[in-house]
Amino acid sequence: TKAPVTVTVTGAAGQIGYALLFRIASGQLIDAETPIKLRLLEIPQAVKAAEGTAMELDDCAFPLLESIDITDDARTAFDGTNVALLVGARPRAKGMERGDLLEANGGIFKPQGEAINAGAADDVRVLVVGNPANTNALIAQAHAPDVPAERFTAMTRLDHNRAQTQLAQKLGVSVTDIRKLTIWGNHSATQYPDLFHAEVGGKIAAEQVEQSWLADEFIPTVAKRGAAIIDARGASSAASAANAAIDHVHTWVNGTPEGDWTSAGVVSDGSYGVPEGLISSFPVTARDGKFEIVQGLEIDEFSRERIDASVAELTEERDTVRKLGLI
Ligand code: NAX
Repeated sequence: TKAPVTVTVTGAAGQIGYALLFRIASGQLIDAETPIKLRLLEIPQAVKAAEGTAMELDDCAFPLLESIDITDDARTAFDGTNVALLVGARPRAKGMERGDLLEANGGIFKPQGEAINAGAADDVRVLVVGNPANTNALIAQAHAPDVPAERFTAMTRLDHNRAQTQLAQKLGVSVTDIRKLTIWGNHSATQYPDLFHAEVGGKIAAEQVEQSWLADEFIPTVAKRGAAIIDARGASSAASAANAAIDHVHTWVNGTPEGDWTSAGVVSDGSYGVPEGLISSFPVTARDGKFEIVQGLEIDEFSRERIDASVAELTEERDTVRKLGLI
């Protein structure tokens, strides 16, 4: 058998945590041979609920699950961790301005970045799910100077998966027929799902749909899917978000298939005019355990405008957290 991997999940008692932990423990995060040591981080009021989830994990008798530790202390939670899934965040309360939201989350992601810096394993990989995910990831990364910046990522895989199914349903094909889809920018309503590089049956997807569908239905449906789920379920996406987190880490560790890529929020190296250092979603391949931004794509005017708009929002968020002294 392989060496165990320590996985820390924050917000473990929340709804995404509940959908995520069982899949990690059953061997879907890395592979079906790697034993898992779980660390659950919660706020003190939610530790008891996390203990309840841990009881259920015990009751599954998962062969790969070696241990479960529950704590409300970030240093303990991230000590020696290999994979950190930062799910717990401060939700936007009624009437809260964006600055207030960023500030409240800074209070969570700054100490978590510091704790990762202090104690995580050398190979630590961090995925931020908690919103605003890109900027929360930026805050954590800024406080972990000893960890390579590329190890901090933000989740746009749910948006990617949503786009995949919308396109597959439109064209009456299987999701497995779709390649090279990209979500650009921020995990927010400004995100840009790009069909101009996506391929279906080896041909460009944008050429197989009406321009009006692409601009007026596809893009807003993908970008506003989170709100549509809340409207229908009375609660935000949970199992699909957990599924995307599993996909993100599984791809990061195991790689993308030849001739395809995925989407992830990664630290910009300046590619495609995205300011260096921002954590923005790009088309990425994964090889040898590393994400790499796909280079050399031609960006037409339609795409340029939309990428720029989403990146402008990310720049604003960064400027706000800078002013607040959070990075
Ligand atoms: P819940 O409110 O059900 O759970 C959040 C949990 O985090 C709670 O149990 C809370 O006690 C805990 N928590 C709060 N502060 C903490 C801290 N400092 N340390 C540890 N735990 C802490 O939310 P849930 O539905 O699970 O969503 C979690 C986050 O994911 C939210 O920020 C949500 O906006 C975000 N999402 C991100 C998505 C993405 O694609 N990137 C999609 C789904 C989801 O909306």
